[in-house]
Amino acid sequence: MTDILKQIEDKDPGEKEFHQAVQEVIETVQPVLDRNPQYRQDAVLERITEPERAIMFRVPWMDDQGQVHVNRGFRIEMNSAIGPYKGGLRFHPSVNLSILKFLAFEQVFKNALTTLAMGGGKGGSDFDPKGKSDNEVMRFCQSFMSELFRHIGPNTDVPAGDIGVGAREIGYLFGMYKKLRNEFTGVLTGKSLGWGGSLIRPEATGYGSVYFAAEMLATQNETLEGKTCLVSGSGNVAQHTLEKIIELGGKVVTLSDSSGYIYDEEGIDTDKLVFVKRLKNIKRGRISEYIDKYSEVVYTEADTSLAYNPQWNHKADCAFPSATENEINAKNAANLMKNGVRLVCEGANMPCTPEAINIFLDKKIQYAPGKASNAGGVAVSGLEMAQNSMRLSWTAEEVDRRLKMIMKSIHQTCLDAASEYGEPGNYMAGANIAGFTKVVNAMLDQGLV
Ligand code: NDP
Ligand code: 2IT
Repeated sequence: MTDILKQIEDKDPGEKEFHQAVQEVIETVQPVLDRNPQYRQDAVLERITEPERAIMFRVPWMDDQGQVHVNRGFRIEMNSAIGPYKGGLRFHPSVNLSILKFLAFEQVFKNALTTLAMGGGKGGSDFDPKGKSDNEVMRFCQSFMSELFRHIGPNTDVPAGDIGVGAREIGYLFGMYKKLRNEFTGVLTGKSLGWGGSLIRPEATGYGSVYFAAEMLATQNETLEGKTCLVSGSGNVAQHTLEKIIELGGKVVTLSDSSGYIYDEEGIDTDKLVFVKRLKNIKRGRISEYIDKYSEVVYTEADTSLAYNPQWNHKADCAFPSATENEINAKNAANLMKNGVRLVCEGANMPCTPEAINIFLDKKIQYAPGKASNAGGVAVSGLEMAQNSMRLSWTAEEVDRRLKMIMKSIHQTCLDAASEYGEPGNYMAGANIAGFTKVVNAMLDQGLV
């Protein structure tokens, strides 16, 4: 283990997800440090792994019965070397400092890869929106923003959505920010279309992930046409990944949520996707309800006592993990290999464990790390900021064209950096090296701040 990683682990021993994300980057950027000896003198690793600011606050709110609850709110402002802090808010009971520091750390490199001027941040709360009424969610968002507003701003820190934070939550958060500041600005992205949102922002992460996969396949003269794909999750990223795969002629046979997964051997087509969108986004139901309509489909309940997740044990060509961190462990990775999967494209952040990634790299299959392949979401957030600044909006075709161009550029940047450092085809090494180099050089240009 490198000294710096040991120092980080000793300083905050409980933060295992953060350590996992840091370890991957530190290991892959060693050749960059060897080539640039002043980086060590300037302690760039020590600086880049320490948040510029970490804010933690109490969020009291009242449920519909008059009972008061208290949740914890966070915003990690990780790095502002290349632009205002930018990154989503996650509302999920698992949220803690470690998870948000890992997400903020990943976001710094991801945002650097997009070619847009955005630093990295992440925030959220251990609040669980599941089962809450709209009014309860609104009261929570208002309380959360009544503290967060003093730390953010369109040129300072621009939050967006992530797990558990979609258009509804962004609306309530924006309303409260506007009231407290008495100004209408692009302080959040993922806004609704009628009041400053960008076309294609809801679709961007999933579409971008599939564009990235298509670029990877193109290096082998292949396409998604006729490929069978496993997709996990059934939220924002999963739905739009599925939508784009269908459009490009692929077949998706799985979707999941935290309760279980469906296996639809025939493929989830456009009509079924409409059903899933209604089920998840309007009814806020469970993926198990898919079989109430499509009875020939197999639903398997999640079983955490198993060493592997059967969702990853089906014949397929490609896998798009799009739910949450560490959903593919070594056993799942081995099952993917056994079932013929030759491309893994991360829609979620850090969905594959280090052991799983090692299996992909050893077997030389195509593996895209989330900080490259899921960057389409934040990239279109950057385009939303640009449109807000200009006070005009681009057409869907225009935003989609730019998204495609950005994903193509990220893909090429990863390949170029990987080749330059003797790791041809290693997208993980390429993404880390390219993102790291850009951010570190900006930090050094700006002196010791
Ligand atoms: P949503 O809240 O829309 O959907 C999340 C999906 O993942 C749901 O199906 C949810 O199931 C499932 N899920 C969440 N947590 C767990 C868990 N602990 N175990 C099993 N399943 C879980 O979120 P998004 O689709 O926006 O986010 C999915 C992933 O993509 C996350 O890793 C996020 O960080 C990443 N991402 C999102 C971007 C965006 O623009 N939204 C951009 C880049 C990355 P359930 O309903 O049961 O909780
Ligand atoms: O992980 C991510 O990149 C996001 N949740 C999107 C962040 C954003 O600012 O759009």
